[in-house]
Amino acid sequence: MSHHARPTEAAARRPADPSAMSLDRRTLLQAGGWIVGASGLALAAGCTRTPSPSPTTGTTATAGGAATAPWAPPSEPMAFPEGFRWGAATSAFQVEGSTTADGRGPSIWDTFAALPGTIDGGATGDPAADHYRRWRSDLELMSSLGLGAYRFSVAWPRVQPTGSGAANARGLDFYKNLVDGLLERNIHPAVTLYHWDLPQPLQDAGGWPARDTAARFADYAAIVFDALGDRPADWFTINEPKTTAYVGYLYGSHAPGLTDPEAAVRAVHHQLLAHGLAVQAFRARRAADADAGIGIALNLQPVYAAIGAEAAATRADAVENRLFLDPVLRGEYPTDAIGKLAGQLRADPAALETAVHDGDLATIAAPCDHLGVQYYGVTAVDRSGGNVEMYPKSEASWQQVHAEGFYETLTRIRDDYPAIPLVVTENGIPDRGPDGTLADVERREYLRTHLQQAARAIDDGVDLRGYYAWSLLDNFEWARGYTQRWGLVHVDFDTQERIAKDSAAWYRSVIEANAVAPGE
Ligand code: IFM
Repeated sequence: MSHHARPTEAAARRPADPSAMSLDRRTLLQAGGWIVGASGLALAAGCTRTPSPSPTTGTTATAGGAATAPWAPPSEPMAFPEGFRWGAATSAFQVEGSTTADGRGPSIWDTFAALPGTIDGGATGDPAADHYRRWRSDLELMSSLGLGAYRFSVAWPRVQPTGSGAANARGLDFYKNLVDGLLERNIHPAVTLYHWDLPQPLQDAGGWPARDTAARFADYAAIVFDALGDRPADWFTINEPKTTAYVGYLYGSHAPGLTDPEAAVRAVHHQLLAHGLAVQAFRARRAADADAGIGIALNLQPVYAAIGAEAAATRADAVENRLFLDPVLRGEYPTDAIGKLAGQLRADPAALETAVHDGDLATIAAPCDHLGVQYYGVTAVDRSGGNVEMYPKSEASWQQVHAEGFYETLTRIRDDYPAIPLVVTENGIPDRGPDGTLADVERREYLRTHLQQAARAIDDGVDLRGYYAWSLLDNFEWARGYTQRWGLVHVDFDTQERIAKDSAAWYRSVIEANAVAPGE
């Protein structure tokens, strides 16, 4: 398909596509700067959100044409509310290793990684960070970092090795022990049910484009809810359904490696349906006042427009954000996400219309207790909907770093989807270079500037309850294998030695103070 159909962060996760249309910073400078597109819509509609400073001129232009001063952090530390949860996150396939231990079945990522050329360095999910065997010492590590919360995911193929049928007790025991170990150390568990490791037999039966996968997920979720009983925890159903649908089923650079636009659309709907069914299963088991809540974890970002690209940016915003937020929080799909126009997801809109059955949207919109927000950076598009680079990139080619975009994302949810408490379930940056560094000043600055924006958003009325840095450990970074290091803690993948990076000590001081101090 045309590169015009790939305006998104998800698209940017593809291997470099030399045909992709993009304007570099110089071109944009010559064009005279840019305007805030989709994230500025509320401004055009009269909302008072403060837009980001223009990266070229130091002034700000918005869709409404107004200019405001850039935001400067205060010179005093910015405090967080009492009881704010401070954590770090991982996911099962990225850290556990031991992919055949104790009856675990194969997942789509085992299959995909085994194919030649899919993963940098030919890496697989073994040994990852060997967390399946080292979980006890990793708990001690979390305590030593001062973490008050830990977000991890349950591997579906450990719990149901073929994706359906009886539970595998040994797999469940691992997570029961992990949760009990966290609670013993006063570390609050945040449990994600699905972080991309679909049991391979379910993919063989059609994967997420098949409706039955949602029903299988509900069965699996019920098994995990029953096994972990009434232990206090925050629950998240599906991690980044956007990445699975677009990168896994449309661009083919994640498992299962397909390039089928209509399959991607159906994968969106069936993951959201799976989320709603799991919420219903949760409600059927938990008293409303239990010390546990449930929601979904969505990766979101502002979409900025290059000159003249407002319409494309609005549609790209539907693809990136509203296609997920609207059904979950409003019970409706946006009408501008899918089609042939610039910025849209280039698929037949009928793929969604036929996938949605009566009652699905009510199920998807089952009331949640919180929304997980995963923020890494911003997206920007030109008139054709192609990606443009507006802000400096990290080592991850898809990540344009812009801390104010975090504030815009949080306050946009406050305005457009009120009344849902928020938890930042991922936020972070990789080290420079495949070997990484312990003196990770760049990560510390990224975290500091983003936490300042989080504190600013809270001051402006955003109901933000917690923050999880991505990631606790260096780990298996999907198609990048072990060449991209996202951890607060360095992992030597030969010896499995863990060494806290400088950012981990800094993060500990933030947690202790419950406040983020200004930079030096
Ligand atoms: O490592 C991933 C994670 O699994 C999902 N969110 C983005 C992270 C960095 O790419």
